[in-house]
Amino acid sequence: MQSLYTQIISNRAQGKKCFAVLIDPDATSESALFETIQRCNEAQVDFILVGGSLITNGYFDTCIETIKTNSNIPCIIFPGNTFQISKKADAILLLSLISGRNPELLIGNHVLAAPLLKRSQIEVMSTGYMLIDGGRITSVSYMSNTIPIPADKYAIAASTALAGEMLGMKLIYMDAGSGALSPVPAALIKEVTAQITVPLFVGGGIKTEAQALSACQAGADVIVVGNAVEKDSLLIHRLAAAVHSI
Ligand code: 1GP
Repeated sequence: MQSLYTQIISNRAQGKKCFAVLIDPDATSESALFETIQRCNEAQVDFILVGGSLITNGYFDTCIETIKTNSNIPCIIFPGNTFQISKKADAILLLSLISGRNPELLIGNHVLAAPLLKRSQIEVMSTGYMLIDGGRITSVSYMSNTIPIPADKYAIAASTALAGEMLGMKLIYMDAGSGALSPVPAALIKEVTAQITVPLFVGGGIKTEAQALSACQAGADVIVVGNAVEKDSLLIHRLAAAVHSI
């Protein structure tokens, strides 16, 4: 079977944009989870991401199991910390927080997680994870104890992404943080895309079809939305249709 990374690369080569729904196990009830999965299936969402900055309900593994039982959409862990590992998922974004200078999130946690990941046999996609200022302090900037890159500092963002790719990271993920007031600006996405050849995930604060389209047109390959679809699961259809229209 083709790896998910190969699929992402081949989508990128064909100019096909992907839409991913982020499920935070802490922010969903069992009934809401079923509804979200159903909407994702109907809308032919490309990936379901699972993770959160802090999970207090011990529901992580069950949440992934429920997704896998009720959907064929690939389920990718977007880990907020080393506790968020499950062999039930299809893959994990092994995030190195390259926009920050917190050694634990650049390499420390990865050392702890590596043997577990090897045993789990899930696909590991090394990801240069970059926080971009989205107008407010988000859980991820607080929990990671790092300062996001200012949204108008294009050269810093582009050089950071380029360094990530040169270090061998297979993906870049630019995140304004969950619930950001403003998503990553299209102009910044353009500058970053001009520098890198690896696929680009963009998320944080995307609430409308226009915002998703503008991020895709600027060069994002995968659009990730969490908060907005938690509030209105019907938005999944509209966002998926917008992203897939390109
Ligand atoms: C956050 O990129 C994700 O890490 C999604 O953000 O919840 O604001 O959509 P939202």
